[in-house]
Amino acid sequence: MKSTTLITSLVLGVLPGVIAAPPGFEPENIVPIVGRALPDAPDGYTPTSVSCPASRPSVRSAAELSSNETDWLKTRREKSLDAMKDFLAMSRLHKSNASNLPNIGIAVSGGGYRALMCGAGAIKAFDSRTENATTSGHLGGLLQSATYVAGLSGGSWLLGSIYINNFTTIDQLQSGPVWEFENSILEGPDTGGLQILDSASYYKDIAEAVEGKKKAGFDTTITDIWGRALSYQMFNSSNGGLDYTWSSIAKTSDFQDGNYPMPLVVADGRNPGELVVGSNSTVYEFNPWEFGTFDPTIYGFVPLEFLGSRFDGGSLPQNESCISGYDSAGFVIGTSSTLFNQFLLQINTTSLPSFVKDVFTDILFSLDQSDNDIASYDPNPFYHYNNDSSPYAKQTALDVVDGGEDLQNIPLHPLIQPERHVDVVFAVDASADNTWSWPNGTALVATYERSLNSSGIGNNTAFPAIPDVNTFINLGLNSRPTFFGCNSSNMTGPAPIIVYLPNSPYTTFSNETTFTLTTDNDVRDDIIANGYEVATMANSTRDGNWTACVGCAILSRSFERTGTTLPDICNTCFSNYCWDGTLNSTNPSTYAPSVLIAQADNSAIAGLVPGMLSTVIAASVALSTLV
Ligand SMILES: *[C@@H]1O[C@H](CO)[C@@H](O)[C@H](O)[C@H]1NC(C)=O
Ligand SMILES: *[C@@H]1O[C@H](CO)[C@@H](O)[C@H](O)[C@H]1NC(C)=O
Ligand SMILES: *[C@@H]1O[C@H](CO)[C@@H](O)[C@H](O)[C@H]1NC(C)=O
Ligand SMILES: *[C@@H]1O[C@H](CO)[C@@H](O)[C@H](O)[C@H]1NC(C)=O
Ligand SMILES: *[C@@H]1O[C@H](CO)[C@@H](O)[C@H](O)[C@H]1NC(C)=O
Ligand SMILES: *[C@@H]1O[C@H](CO)[C@@H](O)[C@H](O)[C@H]1NC(C)=O
Ligand SMILES: *[C@@H]1O[C@H](CO)[C@@H](O)[C@H](O)[C@H]1NC(C)=O
Ligand SMILES: *[C@@H]1O[C@H](CO)[C@@H](O)[C@H](O)[C@H]1NC(C)=O
Ligand SMILES: *[C@@H]1O[C@H](CO)[C@@H](O)[C@H](O)[C@H]1NC(C)=O
Ligand SMILES: *[C@@H]1O[C@H](CO)[C@@H](O)[C@H](O)[C@H]1NC(C)=O
Ligand SMILES: *[C@@H]1O[C@H](CO)[C@@H](O)[C@H](O)[C@H]1NC(C)=O
Ligand SMILES: CC(=O)N[C@H]1CO[C@H](CO)[C@@H](O)[C@@H]1O
Repeated sequence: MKSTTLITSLVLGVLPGVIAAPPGFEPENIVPIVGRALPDAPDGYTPTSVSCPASRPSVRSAAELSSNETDWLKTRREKSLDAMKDFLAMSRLHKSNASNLPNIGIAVSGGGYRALMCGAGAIKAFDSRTENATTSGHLGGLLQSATYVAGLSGGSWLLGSIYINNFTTIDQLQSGPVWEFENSILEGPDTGGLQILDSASYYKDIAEAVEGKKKAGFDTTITDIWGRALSYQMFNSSNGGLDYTWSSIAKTSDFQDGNYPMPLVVADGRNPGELVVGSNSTVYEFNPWEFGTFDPTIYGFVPLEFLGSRFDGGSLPQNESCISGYDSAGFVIGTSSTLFNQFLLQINTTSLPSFVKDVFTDILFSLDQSDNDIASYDPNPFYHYNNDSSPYAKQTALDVVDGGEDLQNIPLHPLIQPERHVDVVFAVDASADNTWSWPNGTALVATYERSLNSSGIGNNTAFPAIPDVNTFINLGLNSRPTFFGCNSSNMTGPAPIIVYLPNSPYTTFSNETTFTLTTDNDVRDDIIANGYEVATMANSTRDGNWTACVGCAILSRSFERTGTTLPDICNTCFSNYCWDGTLNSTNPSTYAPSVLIAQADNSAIAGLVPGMLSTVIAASVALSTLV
């Protein structure tokens, strides 16, 4: 058989380089965090009028991807090709095949600091720059092969930490000074000085920034304060990245050169006149160029850099100026995580001196209390846009809330849009669904159910069938990786395979509660390490075929497109990991897993062999189908 020869030659010849890091990404080249996105806000946190570009900004229809994204994708595909070749040992694939390559998405759920840390562990595992991540049984290089990385709420804090800090590594974020979660966000960064003074000036700086926006005539809510506070923890501990905008990511040369995947932050829209965010709420995305939604309720995108300008009917009237600096990076991740701005109301539980509490209480209560739990996007960029069909067309302001409030706590929405042609999504789920803050599949169920409303909010966007949450627990689909949508004939349209990676305890209890305000650095590092184990199935010691199975998931749609018979190893993988439609909907007892691998005792996993050989076999067979 043709593939047998190929396997033999790969096993003999390419073995050491199976998933090697792309050039320039050697761990020893890691430098301290110096670079960031760009401090391009015209006046700090205050949105300010700037001169308009020659072609005035406008809202565009969501029927296609933006030309910015389409152009960038060409560059990114060339770049990710090398990484993917390494990842899949596709040494014979030629650059001309770039358009046939699979499109990989990564999605990181919400769930506060827990979600940030669990997600960080997965990203660390996927990153070829992480020490030892490209050795046998690991998954380093998946991040370098990916096209998109999406995050919401706590997951968006992770994205912000990585992207605003110049696509830094998780190792660097851990080694400081950025991720210092033992300092409560209520008290501000520990700058080594007198803590009383520090907290006071922390609040003073935050208050001044938000006051500036308000004085310039823009509506402000607690989310503005929340976003500013978050920035000190995620971006820069000295001035909290005051001048950094989300749109500046698109202006950095590394991003323009396609050196890393495109970040997508998800938030929800509260429907006009409704206080509850239901399953038919609008799902927004912030990508590096735009803010908007594919949902039929708006079906449009506005240039992110000019958010805050008074668009009307999709264009900016001649008498209106171009506003810039509204898309503060902190405001973007604060918007995605409005559920947590209630943290701020807990100021009285801290040991801060009372004058600090008083000052801060004044600031909080000077804001509109009825809008405590939202981010106000006023002016609404979609005012009078799609007048006939949009329930938001008459709203002068948009109420935007936490991306997980519609229960779709994994940011899949941007990744399942048919225009994006994503083949596989690695869905990292650290939702706190049950009593002990473990996930039970609720997030996937929500996205599936929304997709069934195909003539309404679902807008004919297909999604793999997902069982009920009891089945998740009874069949153990939430305690190990599970693939959904393996068989695309079981779907109403094109959709990616979902590789579900639920948070579970491998080496530590990674189920810190969602509203935990502080985490010691050693606990933080343990939870991140646990996330690494979840993604790699304990470096393939739990299943020696795991890296091969990841390869099979990545290439599955390509196999289908080319009408290729599945290689044997993929059949094994799919029978082990694909949900086959079986249900067991009886009420389960409470899911309360124990730690799988005791720290000092690896006997639970001893005896299993890491999957180098099978990875190579899978990759080579896959390769033979694409060349
Ligand atoms: C961002 O990181 C890249 C890759 O490590 C580096 O080449 C570049 O100089 C950095 N940018 C800045 C502004 O520091
Ligand atoms: C996005 O594309 C538009 C239209 O081609 C262009 O005017 C704009 O400058 C691009 N944005 C960025 C940040 O490159
Ligand atoms: C990487 O692997 C080497 C050799 O096995 C080991 O000495 C080192 O501690 C590992 N580093 C990490 C961060 O795991
Ligand atoms: C969302 O659903 C609720 C109840 O199911 C309904 O009352 C409301 O009108 C819907 N909103 C939109 C914008 O479709
Ligand atoms: C904190 O406590 C003081 C005194 O009881 C009270 O006036 C203030 O409203 C409280 N602040 C908040 C944010 O609840
Ligand atoms: C699953 O999670 C949801 C919340 O996300 C919860 O309401 C439900 O009780 C949970 N069910 C089980 C069986 O864990
Ligand atoms: C379904 O799940 C229940 C509860 O976990 C279990 O007791 C029962 O044996 C399962 N039924 C089947 C047919 O596997
Ligand atoms: C796909 O399979 C599931 C499970 O058997 C079933 O519930 C669902 O209706 C099927 N969907 C389609 C579109 O065939
Ligand atoms: C997996 O690899 C990571 C990073 O190299 C290491 O820290 C961890 O101890 C390994 N886990 C197991 C179960 O071998
Ligand atoms: C790994 O794959 C091989 C080849 O298909 C198979 O024989 C073996 O049983 C698989 N191992 C596991 C743990 O599934
Ligand atoms: C974590 O989950 C375990 C059961 O799996 C439970 O015993 C423990 O109390 C949970 N921890 C937290 C902080 O909820
Ligand atoms: C595939 C599909 O049905 N797309 C629709 C999504 O919603 C917009 C706005 O209503 C329609 O124009 C598309 O046809």
